[in-house]
Amino acid sequence: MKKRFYITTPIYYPSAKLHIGHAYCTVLTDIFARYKRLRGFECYFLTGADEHGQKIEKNAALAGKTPQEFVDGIVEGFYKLWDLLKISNNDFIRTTQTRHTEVVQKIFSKMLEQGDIYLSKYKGWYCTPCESFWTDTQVGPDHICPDCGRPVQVAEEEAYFFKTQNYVDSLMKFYDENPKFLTPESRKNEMINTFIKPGLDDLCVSRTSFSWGIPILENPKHVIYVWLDALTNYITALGYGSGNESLFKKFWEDDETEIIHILGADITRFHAIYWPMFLESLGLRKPDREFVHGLLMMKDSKMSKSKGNVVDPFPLVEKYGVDALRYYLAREVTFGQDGSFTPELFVERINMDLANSLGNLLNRTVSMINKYFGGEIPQYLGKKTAFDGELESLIDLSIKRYESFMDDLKITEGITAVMDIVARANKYIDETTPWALAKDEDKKEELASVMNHLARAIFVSGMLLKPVLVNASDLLFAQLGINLEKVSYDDIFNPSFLDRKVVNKGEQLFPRLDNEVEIAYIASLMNGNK
Ligand code: ME8
Repeated sequence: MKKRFYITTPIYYPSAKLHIGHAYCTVLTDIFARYKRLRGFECYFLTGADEHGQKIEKNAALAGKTPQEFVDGIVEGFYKLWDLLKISNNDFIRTTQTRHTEVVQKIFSKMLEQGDIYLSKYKGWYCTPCESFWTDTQVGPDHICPDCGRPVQVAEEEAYFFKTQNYVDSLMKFYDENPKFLTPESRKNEMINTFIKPGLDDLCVSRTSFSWGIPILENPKHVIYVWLDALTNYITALGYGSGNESLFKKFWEDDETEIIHILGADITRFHAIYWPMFLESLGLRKPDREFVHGLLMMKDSKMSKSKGNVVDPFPLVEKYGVDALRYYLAREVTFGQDGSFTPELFVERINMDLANSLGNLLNRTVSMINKYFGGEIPQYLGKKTAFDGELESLIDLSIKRYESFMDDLKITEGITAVMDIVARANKYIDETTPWALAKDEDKKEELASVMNHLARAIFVSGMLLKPVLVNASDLLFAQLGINLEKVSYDDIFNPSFLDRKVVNKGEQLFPRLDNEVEIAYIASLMNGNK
């Protein structure tokens, strides 16, 4: 395994407010970054805003603002949302910053000089909301944008092009030699069969029909068209081409860094085909992994700003807390597959997993330790009841499964492995019947062992969920009498870690939600009534 990580989200368009789909991608990426740091690895986490393009220029005009004023306002909202969701990014890149624009101009000049970019005329099917040109095959007989389903228009203009043919063979070789580059695996086949095999067109990298973009120095009536501008954020943010390349050397060039891009299925083509080509043209290393997550649907259709059917994460977090939303997103929507957000699923998931399973386990355990042992967690005595061994093995196995899932970005599966511990511990209470043991003086040791095992199961679960439950894990530790400054990941392997700690019964971590009331409330948020 490599010794450090560079992980990125897409840089989102500040064409409108962010919705829960953007929160999904950023939260899941944050969980991975926090997980790696929890395990002691250095992890540099980048997110940002992709601020140029025709759509932003149009929306700014509609709002009566300059494009810069317009994006400044919206990006404020990005900062607030990431703050609210406790996103632990190390940097936030905006493509209007000079650290980016100046380097993109240099990148363009280099590619032009090398003959990878040439001037020509573009005629094609253009989807304005998606800012994408498409081929005849892609728009089909109905001339519909394959991404958003809206009609496309024929467009023609003078434009610069990136010569993809220079790099197709080496891209195919790169795919062959790096089977883990693109996951899920099905995405690679989609790239090859849908885009590469039918014959890849050269990529249009400049526009003259709008001006909100980075001007091309050699021909300033052109601005750099959005994907060459956008994708290069991943290296300009590290200082590539800026004169101060220390971060770039460490997190991109050094082989000991694993470079991971997280992105949604809607932008796979740009990341998996053109980005490796751009990097090769610049003589730079390619990322180790691109992980494509699925899209959240709203009822039956894809949620998107252009369709106006969005869920705003702010009121959800205000009402239910950051941990509830983070948990829902990571647990309910399998990372890598499509999923959905519905009020029913949200309330059910929080009640089932957080209130009933984890919250109840903690409450019952702390109450019993108070009642039977005056609040002190009994020492670890080895395996004293017929069920201790089984619980211990399940904990050990679940930790291993969790680590291997999380290392492989299978975040939902990682969380499920932790919830297996919680479920097993709840069952262990029913099996060992501590209330019966407490009635028998001869069973005092067994009762002590049960309390120790339960406390450990909760502690291990709290630690493994720490990347997800950024507040609740610490509250849970505090209830177990753990000093937050003196606890580390490796303590989960020490069965005696909790010996003699004094529990503190605190507030319920996750109060049970009233199904009817909360479902109606969330539905009203989604209908824009709140
Ligand atoms: O495409 N469900 O920006 P964007 C889950 N600027 N995730 C979703 C989602 C949904 N319904 N909708 C959006 C852009 N996302 C470019 C990216 S990167 C160099 C440039 C997430 O604001 C998902 O990660 O349209 C998707 O890929 C991304 O937001 C697109 O954000």
